Amino acid sequence: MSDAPPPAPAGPSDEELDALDAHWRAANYLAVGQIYLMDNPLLTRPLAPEHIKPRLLGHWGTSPGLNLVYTHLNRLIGARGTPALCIWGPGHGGPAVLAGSWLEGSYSETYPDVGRDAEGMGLLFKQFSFPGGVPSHVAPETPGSIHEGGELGYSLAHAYGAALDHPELLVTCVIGDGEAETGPLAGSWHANKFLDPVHDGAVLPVLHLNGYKIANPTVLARLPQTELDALLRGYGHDPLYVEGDDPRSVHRAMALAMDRAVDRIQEIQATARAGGDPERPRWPMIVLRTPKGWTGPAEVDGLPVEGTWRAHQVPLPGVRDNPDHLRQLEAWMRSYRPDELFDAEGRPTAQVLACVPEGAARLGASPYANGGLLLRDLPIPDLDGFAAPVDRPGTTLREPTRVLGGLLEAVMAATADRRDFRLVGPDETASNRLDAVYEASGKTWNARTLPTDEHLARDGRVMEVLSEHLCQGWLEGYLLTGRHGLFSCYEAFAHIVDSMVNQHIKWLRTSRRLAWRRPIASLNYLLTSHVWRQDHNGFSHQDPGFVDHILNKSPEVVRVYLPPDANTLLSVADHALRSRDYVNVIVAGKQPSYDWLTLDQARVHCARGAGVWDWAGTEDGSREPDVVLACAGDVPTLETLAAAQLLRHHLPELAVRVVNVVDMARLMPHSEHPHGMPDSEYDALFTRGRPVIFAYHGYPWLIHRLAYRRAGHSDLHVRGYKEEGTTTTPFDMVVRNDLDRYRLVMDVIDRVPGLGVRAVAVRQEMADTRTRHHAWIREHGTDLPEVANWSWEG
Ligand SMILES: Cc1ncc(C[n+]2csc(CCOP(=O)(O)OP(=O)(O)O)c2C)c(N)n1
Ligand SMILES: [Mg+2]
Repeated sequence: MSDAPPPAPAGPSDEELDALDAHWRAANYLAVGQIYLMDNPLLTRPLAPEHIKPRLLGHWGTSPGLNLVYTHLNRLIGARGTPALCIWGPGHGGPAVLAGSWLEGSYSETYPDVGRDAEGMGLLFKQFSFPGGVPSHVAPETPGSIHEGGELGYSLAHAYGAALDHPELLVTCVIGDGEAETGPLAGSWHANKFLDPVHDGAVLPVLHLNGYKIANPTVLARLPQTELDALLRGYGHDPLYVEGDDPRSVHRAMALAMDRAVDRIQEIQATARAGGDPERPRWPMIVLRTPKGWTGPAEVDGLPVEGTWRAHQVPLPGVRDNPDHLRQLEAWMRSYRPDELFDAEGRPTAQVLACVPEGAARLGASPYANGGLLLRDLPIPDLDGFAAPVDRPGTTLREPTRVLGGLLEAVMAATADRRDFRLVGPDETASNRLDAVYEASGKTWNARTLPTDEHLARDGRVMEVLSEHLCQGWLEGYLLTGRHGLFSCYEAFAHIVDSMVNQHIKWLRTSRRLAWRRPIASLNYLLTSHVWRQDHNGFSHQDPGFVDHILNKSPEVVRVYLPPDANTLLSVADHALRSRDYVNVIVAGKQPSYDWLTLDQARVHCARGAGVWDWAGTEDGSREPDVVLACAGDVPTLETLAAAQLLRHHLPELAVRVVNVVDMARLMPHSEHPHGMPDSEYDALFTRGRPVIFAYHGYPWLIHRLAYRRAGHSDLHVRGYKEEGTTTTPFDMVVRNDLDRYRLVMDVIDRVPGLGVRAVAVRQEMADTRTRHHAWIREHGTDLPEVANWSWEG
C-alpha cells in the first residue's frame, strides 16, 4: 500500500469554525457548571456563594480536550454519516461527556427529567458528583459509553474489541498521556495487527498530550517529537499532529486531521474489501497536544494553573468562601459567552447545534454503546452430538477441555457468517486443548506470516496475544457492543486481569439497575491448566485464587463453576454461553480424567449445582450418614471417589455420603447469593452434625467463608491447596497439599466419633502408603501403580 498522503481535504469554512467553536465553548461551559454550580446555571444573576456546591468534585483538566474531540466527532459523523462510537480513556472527564450528550439531546431522551432547557441544565449541574446524582466519571449511566475510564489503561483494548466484526463502525479512542504509561495501554498498541480491514471496523486513536497526569508531567509529552513519532510509527501508525492553544487554529487543524484520518481509513478499507493489498495497513492516528485545563484560569493564588498539572481537578477550590475565587469562576464561565450559546430558556442555539448529528448517529444514542440492543442469541448446537458416552462412572478417561473444544468449534462454525463469537486467550488455545476451533476459524493475524505458521488468518476469530489485559479488554469491548465470547486462560495467570474484571463486574452491576441498558452476553472464563496439573511448570503456575477474588464481588453478577468431568463441563459451558450480564468462571482440567456422569446426569447435576452422588456412597437411607465426603473440582472429585472406594474396602460398615458441588455459590446463604441454598437444603445435604470432609480445588478458606453460617460449620473440615507446589508428579501435588485419597481416609477416621480406635490399622496403612508414595516417586519418577492405574470399581 502506498504511503503517499491523500490529497489535502478542504478545511472547514469560517462559518463552520464559528459553529464548532460555539459547540466547544458550550460544552466547556457545561463542564465547569457541573463541577461548581447547584443553582443559577445560566448566570442570569451575579454568581453568589449559595449557587456553589458545598463539595467541589470532578476533573476539569481533561475536559476541554475531551470536549474538543466530541465537537469534532459530531462534525465528522454529520458530514460522513459514519456510525461511530467513542471510548473516552480519561473517563474522569465525566463532565465533558455528559455535556456532549446533553447538548445533542441524547441525555434528555435517556433521562427525561433532565431536559434540554434551563431547568434541565440546573439539574445536570446539580446532580453531578452529588448524593443521589451521577458519578464523576463516565459510567454505565452515561449515554453512549461502554468504558468507565475510572481505572486507566483499558481504553484502546476496549476500542479494538468494539471495532471487531463491525465493519461499518469507526471507534475513536481518546488516550490520556498518563493512561498511555500503563502496561495494558502500552500493550494495546499492537491490537492493530489483529484488525482485519475487511471484516472489522476501524479504530482511530487520539493520543491526548495535555502534558500532565495528576501531579506530574507525562513521559510521552516530554519526548522529543522525533522520538515520539518514531515510537508511534513503530507501533504501526501514521500519526497526524494537532497542536496549539489558539482555539481557532486548533479547530481548523483538528477538522483537517479528522478528515484526513477518515479518508485514509476509508481508503484502506476500500482497498482491502476490493480484494487488494495483502500488506498490513499503516492506520492513521491523531496526536492532540493542547494545554491541560485549556481555557480555564491561567493563575490561581499567584500560581500557574492552565497548562499545568494544577488544572487536573478543581482549579478554584475555595469558591464558596473566597470572594476572589468566586469572581474568578464567574469570569471564567462568562468567558465562554453563555448568552450566545443558550437562548433565554436555556436551550442550545442553532449555531451550537449546527455540527450535531441526528438520531442514532449521535454519540450518546449509538446502539453500539448499548450492546444488548444488537445482541442475538448464540446458535449453540445440541450438546448430545458432543457428549462423552459414559456406561459406567470412573472407567473412561477424557480431556474435558478437548470435549468442550468440539462444541466451541461448532459454535464458531455456526457463527461464520454472523461473526458474533470470538475466543480469546494468551497463546494457549491449543495448549488448553481447544484447538478443534481452528477447523472453523483461524487465528486472527494481520502481521507478516511465514510458511511455518499454522492456522493464522486475517479474518480469524480466535484471538491469541500474550497479553491477558488485551485479551480481557478485547472481549469486554466485544461483549459490550453486543456479541459473544469466551476467554480461555491459565488459571494462575487470570489474576493478571483481577482489576479489569472488577471494573467489568461493577459495570454490569450498575447496568442492571438501568432499564435502558439492555442485557449483554456474559463474560465467560475457562480457567484451565489449573493448579493440580502443572506438570511442565510447577510453583509459578499454581494459584487457584481467581475464584476467591470473583466470589468477593456483587453476587448478582458472579458465578463460579467447577465441573468435575467432560459432560458437566459441556453443560456448564452451554449455560454460561447462553447467559446474560454475568461473569462466569469455569475451572476445568485439560488432562485426561475420568468421566463420572452421562450428559443427562450432568445436566441434572449442574442444574442442581450440588448434589449427592448416591452411586458413590454407601448410605442406605435408614439413618444419617456417618460422614459426608464433599468435593468440588475435577482433581478433588477423583481423590474423593478414590477415598470413598478405600472406605468401602476397609470400613464397609461406614455409611458414607458423597456430595459433589459444581456451582460454588450454592454453598452461600440464600440471603447472600441468588444461587445460595436455604439452610434446610444445606442441612439435608451436608447434615447438621456429621463430619464433612470437603476436598476443594482451591484455597480451603473459601469453603469456610461461604459456609460459616451453616449449622454444621464446626464439623466442616476442608482440604485444598495450601501453597505447596513444585514440578512433581500429579499425585504428589495432592499429597503435598494433604488433599490425597489416603489423607482423606485418615481425616474420616480422625473425625467420625469412635472410629479412631477401631480403625487404627486402616489409618496406619494410609499413612504408610503416603510414605511409600514419597519413596516411590523419587525412585521411579511416576506415581504408585495403584494410583496411576486406579479406576472406579462401583
Ligand atoms: C490505573 C490507575 N491508576 C491511577 C489512577 C489515578 N488517576 C486518576 S486520573 C490520573 C491521571 C491521568 O492522566 P491522563 O491519562 O494524562 O489524563 P488527563 O486527565 O491528563 O487527560 C491518575 C493517575 C487511575 N485512575 N487509574
Ligand atoms: Mg494528561
